[in-house]
Amino acid sequence: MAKAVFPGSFDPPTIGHLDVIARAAGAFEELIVAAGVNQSKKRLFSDDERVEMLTELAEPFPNVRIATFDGLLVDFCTEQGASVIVKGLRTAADYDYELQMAHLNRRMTGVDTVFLPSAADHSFISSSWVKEIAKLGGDVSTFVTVSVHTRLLAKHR
Ligand code: COD
Repeated sequence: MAKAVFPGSFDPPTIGHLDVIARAAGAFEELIVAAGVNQSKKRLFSDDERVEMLTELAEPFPNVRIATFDGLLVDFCTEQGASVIVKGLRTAADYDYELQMAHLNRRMTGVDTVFLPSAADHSFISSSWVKEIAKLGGDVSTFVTVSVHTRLLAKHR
């Protein structure tokens, strides 16, 4: 079985991310959950905070490792000896965006991408909306774990 990388901003990780981690952990020998930088998004949590949140989330899965990367995803995959990238798909918009990146990544180094459809009841959950709702005082407790929720509340106290 292959070694896979599940990359993302995870700013913060949601229960949608957790579901992808759980399913991919069952499908690959080793899964590296890699917190990277999306140049088009403004970040709320530091690298250390994202690693701490992901480490708590991945605690039940012995074959999952947490890492950070700040260059090209394909270079990180090569460094780690990973032959597969895992992505979650929620909507047609995700598909268009992710498919283009999958083609670019494959053209650059040959690394392939496997898509997992989001759970039906997670398809509307995104870190960006969670951040906005939390910032404006809304309740996001059903979209994230208790620990992530506590951290979000602390950011906006
Ligand atoms: N259910 C299921 N999947 C979900 C959910 C959900 N509710 N929410 C998000 N996901 C999936 C997303 O579709 C994505 O696959 C993954 O989880 C991560 O999502 P985010 O939002 O945390 O992370 P992104 O999309 O901002 O991460 C983008 C990367 C950091 C992976 C990307 O920008 C990247 O690869 N950057 C490195 C630089 C690089 O290589 N650039 C060239 C790319 S061709």
